[in-house]
Amino acid sequence: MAQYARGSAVAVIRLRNPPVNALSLAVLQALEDGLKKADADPSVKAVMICGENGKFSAGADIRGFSSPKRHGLGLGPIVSLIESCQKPVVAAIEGVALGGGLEVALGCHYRIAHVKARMGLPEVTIGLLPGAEGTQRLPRLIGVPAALDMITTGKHIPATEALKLGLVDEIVEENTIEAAIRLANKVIGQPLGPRRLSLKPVPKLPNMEAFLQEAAVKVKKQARGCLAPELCFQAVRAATETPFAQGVRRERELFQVLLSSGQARALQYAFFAERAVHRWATPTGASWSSAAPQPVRRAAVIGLGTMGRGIVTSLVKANIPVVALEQDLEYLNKGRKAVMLLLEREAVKMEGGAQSLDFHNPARLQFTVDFDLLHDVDLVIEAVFENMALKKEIFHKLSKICKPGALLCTNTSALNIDEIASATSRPQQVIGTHFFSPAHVMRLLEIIYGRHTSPTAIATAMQLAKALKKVGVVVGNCFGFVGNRMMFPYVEQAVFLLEEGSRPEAVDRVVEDFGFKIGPFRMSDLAGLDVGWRSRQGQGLTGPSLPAGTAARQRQGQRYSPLPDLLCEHGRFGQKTARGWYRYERAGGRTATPDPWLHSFLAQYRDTHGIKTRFIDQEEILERCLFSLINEGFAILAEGIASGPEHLDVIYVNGYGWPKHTGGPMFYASIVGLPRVLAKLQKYSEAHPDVPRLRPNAFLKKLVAAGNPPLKDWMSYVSRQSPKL
Ligand code: HSC
Ligand code: NAD
Repeated sequence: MAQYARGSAVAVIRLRNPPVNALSLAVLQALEDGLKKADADPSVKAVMICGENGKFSAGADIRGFSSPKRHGLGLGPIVSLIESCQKPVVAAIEGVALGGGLEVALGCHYRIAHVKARMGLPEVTIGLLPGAEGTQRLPRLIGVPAALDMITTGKHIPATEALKLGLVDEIVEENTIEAAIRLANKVIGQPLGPRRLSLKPVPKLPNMEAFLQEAAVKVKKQARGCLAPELCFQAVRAATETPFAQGVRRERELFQVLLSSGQARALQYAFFAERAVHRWATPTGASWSSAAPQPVRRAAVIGLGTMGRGIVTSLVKANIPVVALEQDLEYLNKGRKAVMLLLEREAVKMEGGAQSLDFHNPARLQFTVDFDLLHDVDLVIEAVFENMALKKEIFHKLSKICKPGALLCTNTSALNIDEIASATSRPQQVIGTHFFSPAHVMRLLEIIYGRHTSPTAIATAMQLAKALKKVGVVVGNCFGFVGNRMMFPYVEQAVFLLEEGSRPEAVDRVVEDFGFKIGPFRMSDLAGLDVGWRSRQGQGLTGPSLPAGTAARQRQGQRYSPLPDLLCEHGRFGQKTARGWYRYERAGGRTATPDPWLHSFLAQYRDTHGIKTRFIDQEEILERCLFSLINEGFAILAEGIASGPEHLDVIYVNGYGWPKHTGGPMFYASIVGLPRVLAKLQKYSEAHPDVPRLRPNAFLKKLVAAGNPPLKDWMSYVSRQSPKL
């Protein structure tokens, strides 16, 4: 609710709804009552609106959008009511003023913010637009380019930037409430007309139309199929073309379109899913509520290759001192240069620059080849080659050198955590921390507990994710864990589609049109085809250890495609060699061009193996790639490897470029409808009986038989005895 108090001539309205003062129905009602009371009281000369507990407000209550009452919808008129108040109203912004919270502040006649406050209109990130007149007031206050940027990206800006933009009138370092009351007293009696944003014209640009056209193209490109940014753009455009009241009507219409769209539901699901995974639990009963993390005051990273350098950068950015270790001086120097380059680039992006990172200080970042320097670190992250023998050798060494409580983490992509832990004398402190490339950019941290991993170790890894500003997702131990395990069938289908008649660019286009940042073949070229090749050699699927006489397209009675192996044998490793599934302008180049060589290679391959080429339509491409991945997801849930579908969705959205506006693979399956997913898998499985990963998973079948329950109830159908844990 909102609390009304009157001290001197200034009435105080305090928004109160912990933890973030979301504008629920009750808060809105109390705000309206408070305003009316203040207006009616002749002894009140000004009003100050602030939030409880050092936070102004995080906006409308997001849960309310899916409730039948749809609270929040009454916010626009309340913002108008604030603005039309005959007494000056001052917003005292502490902590956050987001979404509807900032719209309330825009209705106020004056805004004063604490220097550490953040402001933004993040509605676009939950599939909506600022629907309480924010798309009409903000451009009038800070101009169209800045407003469009804030509204279409949803970014939060610090108070210092808000001051520069003119979004706030003043920033203070001390008590914001007192400063706001002082300001309110000062402006009593001053004319309010010039302070009412709805009465101001939108500042003109010499080339408004050209600017808007260019912006429209940019927004559409960045949106990749997501509706909200484009509708946000249209609402701001209305502000430039029509009077305020008409712009507000347009904003409401567009808001309703978004509110009833499936994308808003999916994005709001994704918002809460990301928060739900913080509350981790394991099948043995360990959980976030009872486990406490250990402090990480100093960390070490072993191996400064592709992953290690990003991990070091992430740690330094989080202000955690790091010891960075390599196998010899040559690799160390190479790694050091790469890390320094990354850190310099990051420092440029940060407020305070290089000084704030302090990475030239050896007490904060030390490079070495000497394992003994790891004796006093609190946590080690191993990121050496993906080789079990090497990892075990390193973990054995670590368990001898590191202090007793130190957490020993591995960045392996797929290897068995228990086997790695078996090389140590302290398996309870061994855990997988699977970063994604580039590690200083990607938000996901997959955290894998082994049979002996302690709850403290899990809690510490989760705490680390938070410190690194990443989203940690706790999962169980199996080959490929959750993310890569679900990726295997997807990539496998993509390659099978090539065998049957498709082309890399056709498959990629379908998947990218669906909203993925990058299709499976461009992704594979980016990551390097040699990585998977080495892994398949290790598994005896290809290479010298393959028994003579093995059929080219079969392994253990199942369909296998040697296509990726053949490309590697031709030295086509992807971007790094300028040739892979595509060709590139040079080694390391980024521009993928369809390659006639590959097309004729595929034709020859099909001839050699007597495969009849057929036309494969977009629906089949999409369904085989996505439904096989989803099918694996059901297997993971049934085995208890992840504690809920939200975990899989958060992993895919944050680590694999799955389009957030579809919620993630499991949410998407729930929207498509499990009976349809099952029917399609059955159809494809019958057409390809030698592909086990197309065979519908028993858990999926069970859910369909149970009447297609909503996603939130799926886990209640998992059999209690979990064979893997
Ligand atoms: C909006 O404002 C629409 C308006 O334009 C009005 C439209 C009117 C339409 C009229 C049309 C005719 N609601 O993130 P944390 C919960 S849309 C409900 O862990 P942090 C959150 O779920 C809104 N709950 O903390 C969590 O609880 P859980 C636009 C909200 O410190 C708890 O609070 N605003 C909530 O890392 C703590 O959150 C946004 O999109 C909300 N608005 O970050 C802001 N906000 O653990 C979204 C938070 O039980 N919020 N919760 O799940 C954020 O970005 C972050 O939560 C903060 C805090 C930065 C606020
Ligand atoms: P990389 O080949 O780029 O780097 C590995 C580094 O480890 C090399 O610099 C090497 O010199 C160093 N190293 C090897 N033996 C060492 C030793 N005994 N002591 C110290 N350093 C040693 O490999 P990468 O791509 O960074 O992968 C590292 C790990 O991360 C692997 O387990 C991999 O599976 C995993 N991973 C990779 C990616 C990716 O996209 N590359 C993503 C997630 C996880």
